[in-house]
Amino acid sequence: MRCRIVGAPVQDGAGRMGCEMGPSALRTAGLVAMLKELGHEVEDLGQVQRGDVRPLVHGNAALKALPEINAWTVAIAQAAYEASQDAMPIFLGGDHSISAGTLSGVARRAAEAKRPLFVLWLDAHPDFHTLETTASGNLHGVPLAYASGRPGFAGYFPDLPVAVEPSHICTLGLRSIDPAERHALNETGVTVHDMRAIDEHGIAPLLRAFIERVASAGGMLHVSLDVDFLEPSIAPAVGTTVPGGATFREAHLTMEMLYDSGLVTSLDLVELNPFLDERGRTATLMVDLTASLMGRRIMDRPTRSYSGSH
Ligand code: 4U7
Ligand code: MN
Ligand code: MN
Ligand code: MN
Repeated sequence: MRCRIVGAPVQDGAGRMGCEMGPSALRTAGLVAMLKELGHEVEDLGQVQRGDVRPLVHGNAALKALPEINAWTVAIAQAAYEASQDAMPIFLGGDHSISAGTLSGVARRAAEAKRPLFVLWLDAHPDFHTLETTASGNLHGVPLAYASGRPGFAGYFPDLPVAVEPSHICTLGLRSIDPAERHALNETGVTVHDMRAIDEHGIAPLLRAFIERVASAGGMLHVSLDVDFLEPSIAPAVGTTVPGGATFREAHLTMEMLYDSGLVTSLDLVELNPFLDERGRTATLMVDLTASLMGRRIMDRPTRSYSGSH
């Protein structure tokens, strides 16, 4: 597989500083060497440069850094579109606001390839606020709403070339959902597998059902991995910890099953705040999870065949 690494050092979307250092920490933890060891061809495109900031005023006075995130989204969407030509882009955040741009860019790429785009959102939060409903005003809480075409972004975020179909989105690991988000998730038909569902059923059957859907539709699959998907005791380097997250093995199993599916076409690694890390352990865990997604396995296994032809 040919991989393209794209750094997106954004921190203005999070409530505290530090995510700007995320791409450096992931590179320092050995991301590129790991991918090469697994036999992939790797091109590191360096860091996305933010474009010019223009003033933007919105009625929600809580919104933070709207002009900056708008400018980042323009630049990241273009970088994502370019990096996804004949390669698998791996986007290094940066806070989760980068996914407004990465999803916009890969959705445009999928539309050109005439293939449906599916999204697996691995997170404690759905990030499904509009600019009106966010109370914190932190724009890392809105990217999935923007990319799926929820209203209210026009004139404040760049026009979306193609929206992701809400029924093609599966969230996994949720355990902190604001009332406005819960309402919107129900209304739009996004699949929600919260931590309660994972406890009851186990992660494998939930994920397998989604993978089967992507396969039978001949879809492309974007995976967005927020550090806070993970249980905070194993992944402390994140500003928005919520107890009761995915365990070490649940997270690796998710990645291993995704590798076996052969369906993943792009990846976000987001919300790593190296300032909060303990001797690089969270950065290292994120790189190890990426290794499982890219083919590192405990024992050889026959590749599972899913119902689709892709
Ligand atoms: B992340 C929150 F209120 N919903 O809007 C908000 F709980 O990218 C959290 O998933 C957003 O880390 C978390 O601020 C964004 C809060
Ligand atoms: Mn998130
Ligand atoms: Mn989160
Ligand atoms: Mn977070």
